[in-house]
Amino acid sequence: MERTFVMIKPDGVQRGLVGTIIARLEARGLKLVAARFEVLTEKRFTEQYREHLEKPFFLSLKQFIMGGPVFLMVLEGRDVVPLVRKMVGATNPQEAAPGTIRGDFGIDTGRNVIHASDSAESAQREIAIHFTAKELCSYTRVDESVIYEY
Ligand code: D4T
Repeated sequence: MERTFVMIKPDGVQRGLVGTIIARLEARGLKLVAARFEVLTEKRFTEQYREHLEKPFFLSLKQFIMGGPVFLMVLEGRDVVPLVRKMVGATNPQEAAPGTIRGDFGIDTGRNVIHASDSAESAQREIAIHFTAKELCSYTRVDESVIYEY
């Protein structure tokens, strides 16, 4: 089983989409192993988005992401990283397919509702930015035997 990091951004929180998004992820069969609701510190925002430090949108991204609370999650499942990226959809919601979270709930790139790790390496890095090992809960979902074929 793999783990991925997901963050519902301040626009998703403000628009009351937290429950809807978690419901989609849980209904898919993914297991919630950690969660926290908070305003990101500057340190953790910068670590999360370090690859965009030189980008023209970095400052507006920082103001937006740190401008309100976010909902952070770690999810577990088979091939969970690509699976959640598919559920999230393209970065620009205009290009995100209907049925994806961004395709159903977003319009602008700078207000694209949700973040999800784009590779196993990013997932490992991002989980470690936001959660300690102790905060990650290991347990078996009672329906795992009917979600997975083997
Ligand atoms: P995140 O990281 O939020 O899941 O988005 P993606 O992985 O899909 O896309 P990204 O890393 O290229 O962008 C990170 C973040 O910056 C915002 N953004 C991006 C923006 O405000 N303006 C832009 O032009 C771009 C490219 C949106 C997502």
